[in-house]
Amino acid sequence: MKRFLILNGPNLNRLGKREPGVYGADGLDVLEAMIRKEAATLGVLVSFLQSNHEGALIEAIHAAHDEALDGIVFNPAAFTHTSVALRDAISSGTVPVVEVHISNVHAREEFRHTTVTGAVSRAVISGLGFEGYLAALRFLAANKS
Ligand code: CA2
Repeated sequence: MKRFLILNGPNLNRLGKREPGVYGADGLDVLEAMIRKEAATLGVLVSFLQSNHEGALIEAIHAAHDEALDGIVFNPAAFTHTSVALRDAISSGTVPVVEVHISNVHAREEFRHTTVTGAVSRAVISGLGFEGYLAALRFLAANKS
């Protein structure tokens, strides 16, 4: 069975508590339940990690590479726009990463228009809300390479 890591970065544990106009009214628990349901439909295994710490995210990506997972669905949150270390972690192995943003980062402040991590990801999805995670999982689950 194919195995995927669903990785969420800083402050995404606050989903549903503030800024519903940008990120929706539902929390991370609702997002994870939606992904579990999609994974069951696809017949794949998913594991979840949310961390507010860059190093924990880096180590999770290393572990995914070492365990030869079939893909990572990754919302690096604010680290998207700054983190060369996360970019290097993605590049340090062969597991494909699809970067997901709940909001359309290109329709927001200029500093969100750059994604440091997106350039080394297989694809970037931005602005589909929680549906972006499901689209990323479907894409990775169908991936032949
Ligand atoms: O749109 C996305 O998914 C983002 O990755 C979310 C990040 C933001 O820094 C990126 O530019 C775009 C922010 C995640 C923090 O989420 C919050 C949730 C509730 C209240 C405040 C922030």
